[in-house]
Amino acid sequence: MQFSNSAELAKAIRLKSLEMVYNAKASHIGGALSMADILAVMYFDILNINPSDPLQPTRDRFLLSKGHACTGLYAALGLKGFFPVDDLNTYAQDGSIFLSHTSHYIPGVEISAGSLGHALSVSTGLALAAKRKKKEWKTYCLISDGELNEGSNWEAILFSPQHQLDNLILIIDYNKIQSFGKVENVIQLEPLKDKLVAFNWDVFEVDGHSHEELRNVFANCNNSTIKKPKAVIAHTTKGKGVSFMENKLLWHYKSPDKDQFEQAKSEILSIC
Ligand SMILES: Cc1ncc(C[n+]2csc(CCOP(=O)(O)OP(=O)(O)O)c2C)c(N)n1
Ligand SMILES: [Mg+2]
Repeated sequence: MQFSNSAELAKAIRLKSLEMVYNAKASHIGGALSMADILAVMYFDILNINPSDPLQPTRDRFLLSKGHACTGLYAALGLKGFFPVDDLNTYAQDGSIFLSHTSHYIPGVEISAGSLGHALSVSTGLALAAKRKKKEWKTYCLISDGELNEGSNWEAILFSPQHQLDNLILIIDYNKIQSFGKVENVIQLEPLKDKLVAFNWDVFEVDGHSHEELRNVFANCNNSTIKKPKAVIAHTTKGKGVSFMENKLLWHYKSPDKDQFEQAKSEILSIC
């Protein structure tokens, strides 16, 4: 499918994710909507990838760690042409490869995820391998904020500057809600930027729904000559784009009923 800009792709990702969750009576639409703009900018503007050759050795690696929000990634990949977009109609059905947490059997998916806290460690290994082999490709890892409760992330955050992994870009979907409630009430992350800076990362903060800011920050990461791993703290809204889902813990779990589906669809369609 052809899109003329990342905003069109973001809208299509939101719609497809919503359809998948509704048809399968599945969960996690809130976290798919919060990262839709990040995915759209990555897949429209940033990643060096080839949908007809998903395993091309020179490709950039994009690892989604918050595998529960897989509908967003599946939608982005289908809409970019990694597989027929109609395949997504089998999402979460018996026998489908489109499992309800990301599966690497799907073309374009670098890592199976769902057990939180793993993809950043794998990303550090990929980035280190690229450095040792003198390869130009970058490794991008998108994690959630609640996921930062997992200690394995902090091991990777310690490890990366030690090895000067300036080819690693960590993106944090900072939507301020995790599965038990507000991040600040469960395990506080603040001052998040100061913590990452103290761990010797090059840290950027953006509005994770502004495509312009996202494009600029990834350009800055790629042009930077600072020999440090990069972290992009993307401030987002869980459920972004559907008024009654925004900032509501309920939509981490709930699947929309028919009326909610129709309303959500019309709201997404009306996004400029
Ligand atoms: C290791 C592990 N523990 C617990 C869970 C259950 N779980 C699923 S999603 C989630 C947290 C969701 O919040 P967040 O990580 O902030 O994701 P987002 O808000 O982006 O949806 C948890 C704890 C899991 N998937 N993996
Ligand atoms: Mg969250």
